[in-house]
Amino acid sequence: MAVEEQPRPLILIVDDHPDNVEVLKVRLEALGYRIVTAPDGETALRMVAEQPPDLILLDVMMPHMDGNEVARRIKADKTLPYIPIIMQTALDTTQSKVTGLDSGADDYITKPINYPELVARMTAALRMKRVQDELAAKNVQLAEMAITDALTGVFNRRHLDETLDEMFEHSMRLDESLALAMFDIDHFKHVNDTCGHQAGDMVLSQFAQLLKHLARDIDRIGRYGGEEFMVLLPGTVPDAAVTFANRVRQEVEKHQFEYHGGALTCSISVGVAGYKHPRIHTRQQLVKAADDALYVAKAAGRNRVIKYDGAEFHANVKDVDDQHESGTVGGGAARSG
Ligand code: GH3
Ligand code: MG
Ligand code: MG
Repeated sequence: MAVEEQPRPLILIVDDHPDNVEVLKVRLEALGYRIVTAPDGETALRMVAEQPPDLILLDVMMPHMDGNEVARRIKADKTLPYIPIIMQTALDTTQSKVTGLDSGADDYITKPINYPELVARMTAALRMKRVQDELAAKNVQLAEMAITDALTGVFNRRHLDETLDEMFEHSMRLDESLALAMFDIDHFKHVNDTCGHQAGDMVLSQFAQLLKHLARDIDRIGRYGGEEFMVLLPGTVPDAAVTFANRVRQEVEKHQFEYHGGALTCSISVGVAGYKHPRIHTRQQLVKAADDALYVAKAAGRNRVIKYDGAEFHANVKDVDDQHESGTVGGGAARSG
């Protein structure tokens, strides 16, 4: 296997005897390691927090804070990556080794130091460190994937629901506004039918990019279903959310959605609802209200934004209040094509 250009491992030597430190430093630097040193436990902890090294060579016998305590604190700190610790002990007794390992040390070496042995142990520890780092990176990646919609890169439905749950709770507790906008691409089936499913996929991901670009940092964007997207706007009153939705609608209208083999245009319809509203007490009711408004936007001719319970909403739906009280307006018909 080709040798990759990896940065040389950073080793922290912690020892209260300057002579010991100097000898170790010179020997290890000659082997290609980068070395930093600390004369006591407190300094070591501070340095580890500032820049976590790849490995620590830790003296056990030090005044104030001994090596065991330093190891315990480093291993207890969950914000730190995995850092292998090799204890250096002058006490070649079973008990001191056991204490060191119990404190969280990964290995130990007895003084006077046998350098070939030390290097072998360091190599093994650094190999373990690389494996642990790879696992940690993989875990971050998996956690990311678990909340992301693969096609568009925005939140998936499950994470959107969880986020809405938290935001709704928060808004109720602090008596703050929360707006929800439900976006649906108009006649999207037609895009698939005439330009192909792949073109449809590209429209979806480009639309998600547009939303990301136009939303604020604190807004949360997710794919709610096939060609339906939801944006959560904390601290926003419905009219401001309508303004935002109209800006998106206008951008979409003039956007050339590129796909393999051409470009196409399309439009969107949007339903907007907001907490606080006299008939919205749960997050489900908030979603339902935005969905009802979206349904009205579709029925009224598409390519428009409708606010739940607003003038245009009522102008386009008869007896909406009666029906809503029995919970039947819309009924998800907006998605039935
Ligand atoms: P309307 O204006 O009433 O919203 O009409 P529409 O055609 O957009 O709505 P309808 O619900 O009838 O069709 C939605 C289409 O979206 C049907 C489905 O095949 C398509 N779709 C859902 N998910 C995906 C996807 O991930 N990729 C692609 N390319 N199409 C999808
Ligand atoms: Mg649609
Ligand atoms: Mg739809």
